[in-house]
Amino acid sequence: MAEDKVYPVDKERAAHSLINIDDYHRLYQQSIDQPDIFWAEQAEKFVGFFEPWSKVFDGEFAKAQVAWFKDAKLNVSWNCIDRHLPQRADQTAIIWEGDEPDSSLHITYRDLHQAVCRMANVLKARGVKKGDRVCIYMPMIPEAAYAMLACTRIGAVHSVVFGGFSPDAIRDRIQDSDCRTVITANQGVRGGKLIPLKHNVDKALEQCPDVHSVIVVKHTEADTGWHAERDVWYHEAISQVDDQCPAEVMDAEDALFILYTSGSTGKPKGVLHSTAGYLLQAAMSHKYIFDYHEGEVFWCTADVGWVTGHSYILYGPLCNGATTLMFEGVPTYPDASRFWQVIDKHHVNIFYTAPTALRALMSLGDEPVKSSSRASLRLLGSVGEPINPEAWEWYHKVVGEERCPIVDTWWQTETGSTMISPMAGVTDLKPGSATLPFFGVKPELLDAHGKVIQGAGKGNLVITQSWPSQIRTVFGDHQRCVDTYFKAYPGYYFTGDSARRDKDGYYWIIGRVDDVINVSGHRLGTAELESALVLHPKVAEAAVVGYPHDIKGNAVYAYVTLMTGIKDSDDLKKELIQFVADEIGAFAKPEIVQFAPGLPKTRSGKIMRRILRKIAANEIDHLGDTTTLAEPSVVDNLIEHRVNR
Ligand code: 6R9
Repeated sequence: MAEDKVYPVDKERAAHSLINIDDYHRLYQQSIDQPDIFWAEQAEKFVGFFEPWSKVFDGEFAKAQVAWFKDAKLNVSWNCIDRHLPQRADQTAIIWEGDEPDSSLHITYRDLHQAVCRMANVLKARGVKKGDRVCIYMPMIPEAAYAMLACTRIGAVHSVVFGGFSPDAIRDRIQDSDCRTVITANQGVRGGKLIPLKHNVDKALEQCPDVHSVIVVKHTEADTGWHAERDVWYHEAISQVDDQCPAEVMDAEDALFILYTSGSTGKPKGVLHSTAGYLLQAAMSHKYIFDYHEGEVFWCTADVGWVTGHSYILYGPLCNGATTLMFEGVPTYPDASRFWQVIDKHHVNIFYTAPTALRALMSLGDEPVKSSSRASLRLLGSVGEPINPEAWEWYHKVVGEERCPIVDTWWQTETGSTMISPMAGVTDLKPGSATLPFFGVKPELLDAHGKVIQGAGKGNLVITQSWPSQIRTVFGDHQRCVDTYFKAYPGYYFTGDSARRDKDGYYWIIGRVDDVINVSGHRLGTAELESALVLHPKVAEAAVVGYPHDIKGNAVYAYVTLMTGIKDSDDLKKELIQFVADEIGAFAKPEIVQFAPGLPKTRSGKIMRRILRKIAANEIDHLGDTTTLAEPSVVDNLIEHRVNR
């Protein structure tokens, strides 16, 4: 059994860790039993406040009404930059590694201060005020970090939209949170390919008449469409403003950012995080989980368009005065040794990536890894989806040469920061297990009747008490926040994941139990994919499920019923796949489309996804009860025409 395999903490390393396992247990217990005392101490350690709080925690968890560090005043960009200037103005804050291996930059905390102040002044000059929402649709370039920090500096709420999203997806997100300002670049570059970001924004804005300003970074030499009354070049705008901009005094509970994420129903939700609690927990988890030591280079390979990029490229590391690496490219360009070359080039000490990248690289053999030294590496991390024990072992043996612990960090956009994870040099590891809860996090497993499972067992993963970086609301729809996360099991936050707990209390995340598919660590809602497919004029109905995929973890299998009289063909399959890419983004493309004359439905008309999942996974011997189907024969047809992979 995988769970019997234990990699104990290296004794020598443990001696240099920030804390040891006894400290962990003691502090953990305090964090659960006396959260006010625990979090007050941590807040004083990790965050600078302009004014103190009147109360550490206030509110009602079950109603998703929580406030942390009530009445305290602070500013996130001040914490991430200004606070460090007396000691580390000349220290590198951000190492930027471009798509091409010969392009990189070192940005010091002093440089960062200037760049963020200028960007903040540009926003102000365009009329952006505290509380206004700003959409950021950027490649992985330093200006993306400047833009995010500039928003926090003036109290504007950023909504970063991943650069892989389509114009329609951008439009929906801009409209939902009523952004009037967009920050983008003319083009992005990834793996040698150009991405027409400004062009996508222009298309999106055809249906967003309220957007008055688009700030455009000139990242490549390419021309772009231009709307003189609306668009400004970033390089021109910053030359006209001052490089000093006071940090706005923000309340602990003021909105910090919105980040859209897919759920089981309807349109993506704008997850809203607030200021103090989010910053504290991002910084604190970065320090403890990665055992971050002064002067180390930390590299999180996520995109800033996802929550991992927010918390562990930007806010956690910078709040701790760390050196954080930002990479524009992809793991396989110019070749499959790129990650490891970058580690050598910049002497990376801590490397944090996703299982899907590891599996893809693992399939290319050990040679590209072994062509690098990786001598600087001290610690490895994993995030985004369950890491299978094979990938874990490869990461440990080949990449880390058995000397680097791996922290498998489980968390979500909604949780803001890591919830279940080993701490490097503290926790004994088991390949494939996210191990133990972080400070202040009290998970439980619930059975099918909603009863708490004691000891070892398997069930739906819930969290039982508030933590500082928890989601505050779904932008513009608090009821949706309550319904999505706090309704299934009253009194608990429901994660949407199921998990197993072993005899040692270690957690093993199994995966989503709702209609969310985790493809290469990206969350896709089946509802979103189905709505995209049925927009196509030839599609009558669509049902989408996930199935296990060697590299992506899960992939999308779409069953499509065509309009009467439309003939199916391979070309039409390709057209539908491209259609989804245009509607949502290329990362959402179905791997498989199967034309289905009918879909399995109950007599009340509900699609039985359970059956579709089994067919997609080729588990046709275990279809379960099909007697409630309105037309059992449709299943035979689906099995007969199943697409073999
Ligand atoms: C941080 C992030 C959240 C979903 C989550 C779960 C899956 C994330 C994981 C993991 C197993 C891990 N997930 N980390 N599953 N082990 N270490 O990825 O946020 O994009 O919101 O996705 O990802 O299913 O519910 P987000």
